[in-house]
Amino acid sequence: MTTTNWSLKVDRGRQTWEHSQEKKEATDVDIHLLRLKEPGTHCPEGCDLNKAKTPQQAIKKAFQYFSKVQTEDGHWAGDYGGPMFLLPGLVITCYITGYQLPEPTQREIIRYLFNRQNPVDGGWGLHIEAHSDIFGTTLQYVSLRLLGVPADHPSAVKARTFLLQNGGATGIPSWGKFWLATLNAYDWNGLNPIPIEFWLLPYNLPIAPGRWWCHCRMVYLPMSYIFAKKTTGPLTDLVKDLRREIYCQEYEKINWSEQRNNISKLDMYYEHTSLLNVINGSLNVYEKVHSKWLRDKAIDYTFDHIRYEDEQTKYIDIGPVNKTVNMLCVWDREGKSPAFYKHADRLKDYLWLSFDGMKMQGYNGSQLWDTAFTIQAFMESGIANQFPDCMKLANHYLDITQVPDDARDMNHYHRHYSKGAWPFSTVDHGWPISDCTAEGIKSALALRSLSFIDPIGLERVADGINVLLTLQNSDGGWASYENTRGPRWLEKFNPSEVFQNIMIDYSYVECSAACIQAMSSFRKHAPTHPRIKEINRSINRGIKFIKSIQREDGSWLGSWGICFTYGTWFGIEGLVASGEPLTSPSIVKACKFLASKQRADGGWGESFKSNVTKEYVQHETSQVVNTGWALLSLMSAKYPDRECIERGIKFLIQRQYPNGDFPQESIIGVFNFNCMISYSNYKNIFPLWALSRYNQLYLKSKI
Ligand code: LAN
Repeated sequence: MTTTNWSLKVDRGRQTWEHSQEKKEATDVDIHLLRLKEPGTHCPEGCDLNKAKTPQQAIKKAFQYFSKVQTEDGHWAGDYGGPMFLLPGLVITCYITGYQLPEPTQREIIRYLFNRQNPVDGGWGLHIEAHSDIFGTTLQYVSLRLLGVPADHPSAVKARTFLLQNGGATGIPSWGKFWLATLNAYDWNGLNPIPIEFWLLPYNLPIAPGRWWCHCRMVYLPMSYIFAKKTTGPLTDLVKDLRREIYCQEYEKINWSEQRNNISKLDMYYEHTSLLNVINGSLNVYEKVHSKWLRDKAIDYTFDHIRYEDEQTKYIDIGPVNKTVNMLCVWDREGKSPAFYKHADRLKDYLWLSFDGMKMQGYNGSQLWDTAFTIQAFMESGIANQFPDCMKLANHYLDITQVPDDARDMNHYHRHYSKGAWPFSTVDHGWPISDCTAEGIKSALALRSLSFIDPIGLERVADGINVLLTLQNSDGGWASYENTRGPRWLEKFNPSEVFQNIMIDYSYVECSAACIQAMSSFRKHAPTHPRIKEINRSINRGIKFIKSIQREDGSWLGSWGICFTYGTWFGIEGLVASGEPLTSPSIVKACKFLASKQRADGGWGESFKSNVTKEYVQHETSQVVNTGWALLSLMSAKYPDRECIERGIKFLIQRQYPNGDFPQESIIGVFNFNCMISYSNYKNIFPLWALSRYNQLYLKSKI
């Protein structure tokens, strides 16, 4: 019997890791997620440890294993960690507000930070596979110290040595300056202003916050509040020590205003434009002369928006950054009010325990997204009818996660329609996303072919289609959460230094192709629907857009997965779903591109450096997830070189563990080109999906 102190609790997608003093019997889900057994050796009921020899055996094993690690409420849970700049925000917020994390949680966080320390230089980077930098190293170092690790601990000494050898914490990027300033370990004069009065600009102006990408908007909203209030934690002895530990000069002697644009070379990814520097210069002058009346008005206005976001998302908030900054705002305004405790309770939704310790995830999970892909992979296997309970439960998760209504006062708070949309994680979170809605629709429609399913009604699916129609941009493509609302030149104001394309919501190949696929599937299921003409027109415009952004070499640049393999998978699937002839130059060129990247072992493997540099970079080794995407694309386009496909399939079978699971390889997701993020369920979804398609296409054999 395998036992554990930690167990995953789920409730309508909400995931919380709970600790008990005494060890209890571990569930299959716990064993799988915490790697309580050597990878590949755990054998849930119905599984066996005989390695698959044929594609059919591999499909059956993969399905059987993965169906056993479905959670009680019907979703698939996974590790959505990766970024390293999130957890420190939580630790610092708890420290400033005096909110104690439970002992076992603190212990697991410390274990995580040590586990993820770069063994070579003692630093940390932007994400778990990144090179060490000042942002990562300073913030993890500070977190460890706040959690009670002494300054003379060997790991702390090593980290500090790296930090001081590379110029110390003065050169930390702006979001790091922000966190240190709230902690009272960086002077507010060392930051460029985050002007709160921006929030009072009328929407008609192209630079109004309502037009920014929602993540940018929702992060700078509370940051501007904190900057205006200069909310700062107490100057404790520990903070005084930190002031001595992380800088190369004496704290009191640092010329803070010179640090505003001091960003370490290790960290710099997207430099400030000269336009932004000029604006920052003027804002510094404005800070000295601003009207108190206007500022107070702006503070009240932003707090109202912060409260709205908290309430709409049940205090989860759109993402891990505004989650903790909003919590700090609530504390600043109300102290330890009931709203503060609602916030604190939802910290758990972001804290994820894994084999390497406890981390803060990039979202409150990827529940809906992973479940929608799993459903589609399972449906293509042809054996979903052998797993009725699993499929019913997955359908249940889709059903309860569709967003029932639009947000209240949506225009005033800059929200898009959400009635009928699907979110990325849970219905409580509720922010609608174009491609999550699309994958929700695709999986809901796919499930209709199972006789034992009580499917989501077509009227409800049509509500989702309505959201997609409203989300199409004037360029014919789809962005992530909202339409593109602002001009491209807004990117010149991007102050983040470490992220690109954060200012507005751009049209993406992934989102566009997913929406096209969803609408193409809908018109097959509801050919006489009153909006069919509109849907056809929308698909055609979408296809034009997709073709317009295909690269010369036939590929598409992916923005949310690594990288060209991911983008090209969407590009091809979108074109094929719309009915584009398989001989179309776009499709032929795209297949040629993918085939040219196949490696000697039959697999595909792309490095995250592709996203960073926007040029294809081979990984050191082939990756099962990249291989799954490449094979799905080639088979969807009926690529004529069957041998190429067979070599890929053999690679997947050979990489499968005897229990049906697949190895966790390199990080596979990304955002804003520079920060990587884990999708631990992808290894189980995409190889199985590719094997299934292979069986349907060539073997057509019963499993
Ligand atoms: C996500 C997660 C899901 C992802 C997909 C649905 C996969 C994508 O196709 C569209 C974009 C979206 C919704 C997305 C956008 C950016 C997010 C929210 C994230 C990668 C998860 C974390 C990230 C967020 C911005 C992290 C916080 C960092 C900031 C720069 C604010």
